[in-house]
Order: sequence, then C-alpha cells, then structure tokens
Amino acid sequence: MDDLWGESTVKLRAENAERGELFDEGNYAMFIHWGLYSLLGNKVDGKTYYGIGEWIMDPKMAGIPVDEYKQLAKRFNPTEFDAKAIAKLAKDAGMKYIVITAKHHDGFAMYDSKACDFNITEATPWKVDPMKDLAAACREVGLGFGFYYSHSQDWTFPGGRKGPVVDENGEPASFDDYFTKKCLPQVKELCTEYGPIELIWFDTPGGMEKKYVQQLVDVVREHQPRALVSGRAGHNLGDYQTLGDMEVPHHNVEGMWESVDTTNDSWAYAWYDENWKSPAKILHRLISCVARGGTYMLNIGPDGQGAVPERATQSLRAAGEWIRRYPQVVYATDASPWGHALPWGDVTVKGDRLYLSVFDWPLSGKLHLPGLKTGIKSALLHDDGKTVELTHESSAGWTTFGLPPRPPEGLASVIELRLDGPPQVDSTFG
Ligand code: H79
Repeated sequence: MDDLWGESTVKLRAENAERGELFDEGNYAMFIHWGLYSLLGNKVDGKTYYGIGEWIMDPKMAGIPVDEYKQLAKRFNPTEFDAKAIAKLAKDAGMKYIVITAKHHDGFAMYDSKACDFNITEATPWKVDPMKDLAAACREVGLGFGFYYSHSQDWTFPGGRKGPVVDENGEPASFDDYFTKKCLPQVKELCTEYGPIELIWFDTPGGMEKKYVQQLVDVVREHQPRALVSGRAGHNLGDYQTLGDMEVPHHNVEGMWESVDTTNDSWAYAWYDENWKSPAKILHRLISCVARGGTYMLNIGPDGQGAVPERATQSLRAAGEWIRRYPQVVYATDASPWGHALPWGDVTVKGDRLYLSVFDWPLSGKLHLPGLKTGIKSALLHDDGKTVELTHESSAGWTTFGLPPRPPEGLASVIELRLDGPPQVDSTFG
C-alpha cells in the first residue's frame, strides 16, 4: 500500500492523467489562507475583531479604508515563510496537493503579478514570490499544487465587487474594467507562470455574469487543460461541487465534490483562535467526507511572519501517521454503502473489502453492523500494527462482531471485512 501513500500524486502529473483523478486518488488536501490580513491576525489598533480575519477590511469587521489597508504591505516581511517545510508538512500529513490564496477578496496578489502592482514583490519589503517557491517545493515532493483566486470580489481595485466605484482619476469604474485589467490577466498569469497546476479554486461568484466566468474557465482550459475548476466559479461552469464552508455532510453526496474545513475556527491566522481540532477529530472529519463520497481540503493559516502555528502542525502530523499506516482506508476508496455514518464510526470501500474506521469503541465488546447482505470471508481488526481475526455472527439482518474488551490504542481502529463480493446493504438499513 506504500504506493497509495507516496506515489499517487506523481501519477496526477502523468501525460495521460485525466481531470478528476486528483479527487479519486488524492482526496485529502491542504488549503492555505495567507495574505496581508495575516499580519493583523484579527487585531487592529489594539482591538480584536472576532470572525474570519481575511474579512478584516469589511465594515462588519474593522472597516479599514482601502488606502489604509494598502499601507499594510509596507510592513509585510514574512521571513519565516518556508515553502519546503510547508510542502513537507502536507506530505507528512498524507495530503496530496496544496491550494493557496493567490488573491483573496482584499485584492492583494501574493505573487509577482504584472497585471496589478498591489502585489507581494512590488509593494512589500520582502519582494519574494512565495508561490514560485511553493510550486517548486510541491513538485519536488510529488504534491499537486493549485491556487485560490477571488474572481468576483476585489475590495481594493476599482470596479471589483465591493471595491472602489471610481478609479484613481475619479472616473466611474465598472466590473468590466476590473475584469479586463486585473482579473482575467491575473488568472492567465497563474496558469502560465507556475508550471503545471492541478486546480484553480474560484470563490463566491456573487452576481458575476456568465460571460465573465466562461472567459476565466476558458483561460484555465487553454493553459492548464488538466486542472480542475471549483464549482464556486459559478454558472455550473466548474468541474465539481464545493459544499458550504466547513461543512461535513450527513448523507452521501453524488458526483465530484469537496468539503473545505479549518484546523481551528478560522481560515486566516487569528491571534486568539486556539480552538485546534485534535488529530482524531481531523481524521474523523476526513474519513466522514471520504465515506460520503467526497474529498477533504483542510486549511492552515500561517501568521504574518509566514510561520505555521505549531498546534496545527502537530495535529496534521499525528493524523498523517495514522493515514500512513492505513492508506487503503482513505485513498481511492468508494463511499459507504450505508449512505451515512454509523454510531461507532464510518465505512469506506475498495472492491470486495470494507474498511470500518471505529472512532467510538463500543465498550460492550460488540460492534453491530446493520443490513449487510454480502457474505463475510474474514473480519480483521487492525490496531497499532497488530492484526487479530474477529468472531462474527448474523441475526435478523444484523452482523455482530466480538471486540477485545478494551478501547483502541490509536486514533481509530480499523476493521477490515473481506467479503464474498461487492458489498450490498439492505436498503431498509441504509
Ligand atoms: O476564503 C474563505 C472565506 O473568506 C470565503 N470562503 C472561504 C473559503 C468566504 N467568502 N465569503 N464568505 C466566506 C461569506 C462570509 C461572510 C461573513 Fe462576515 C464573513 C460572515 C461572517 C464573516 C461579513 C463579515 C459579514 C459579517 C462579517
């Protein structure tokens, strides 16, 4: 199973890779929110604004005027940003690709953009293009790479949604001005200057007209034919569906989709937010998404110096150690035939094998599985490197497994059921 852990993203870059293979084999990814707002970490002039920090400019948060916000760039010198370390963290975590904010709603380009001078190489003392380094670091360790790009909202460029309504000469600015002068050229830059990319993550189209979204998708297709486009591009022009922010669905969802989630309660770095998810919680949410038929992209928010919060790092690595032991449970698996979680955990499928990830160990010593119609060849409990065969009996549609009378040692125990054929579940239990 080592190939599942290590090599599958290399295949994504193979000449014959199809769009969508990214989600099949690489259904766990790292999302990164990082920008000028990270420097504030939700605090402005000594006052803390609770909420999502990349929205700090918004009148409902600190309400920072455009000119004042732009001054932040002069202080942005994130010398602790370490692209190789981040790529290694994602790799160790078991993630298969990284998607990072190239431009959020604030309009600041976190890369060397020729289309707009409000960017990291021209407006900051740092002058580095971190996207070049991260793209290279991902390639080096065999990770996929992609960009988040806020295509509709741009709060600092004239004509962008929620942006200034007049230009620097006081002339009225239209959305078309923003789109032709900044948005479309920037998306083209991202698709041509950073080598092969796996994904462009457009966010919240708002009232953007279809003709604009179509042009963006056309540019991606022309230069990056194998890159996926997120559903939030709008007008059903994306390749897959993105669920609501931080949403883990309760029932299986058809088609290609992803959930985007956070390691704490924030996307961008927030100084006060210590509500870190434990390794077990991360793993549970990941497996829940995979078992519902989707992919899981989990966010980290480096701070204004570019450093990744230590607690996020620890949790990602601990969950990654588990995935390294059980890659077959997570990658390239099918959704649970039950269609929803079961009381003790969840089920993923590969051919004639079911993987039961047990997060809540039944202290009764019995684990019940409802409505499995396919015969069981063997039931194996994997737990921290040991494997034992479990007893099982069926009665009135229920299969009951005898468990060792102790809670699992690891983050979750895996019961592997080898079946006589593909799993079939009585729909009254599904
Ligand atoms: O990038 C992340 C968010 O910034 C972005 N999508 C994820 C991936 C996003 N765009 N729009 N929204 C989320 C909707 C957000 C609305 C609100 Fe608010 C922001 C509600 C609470 C914070 C605006 C500011 C209304 C109240 C404060």
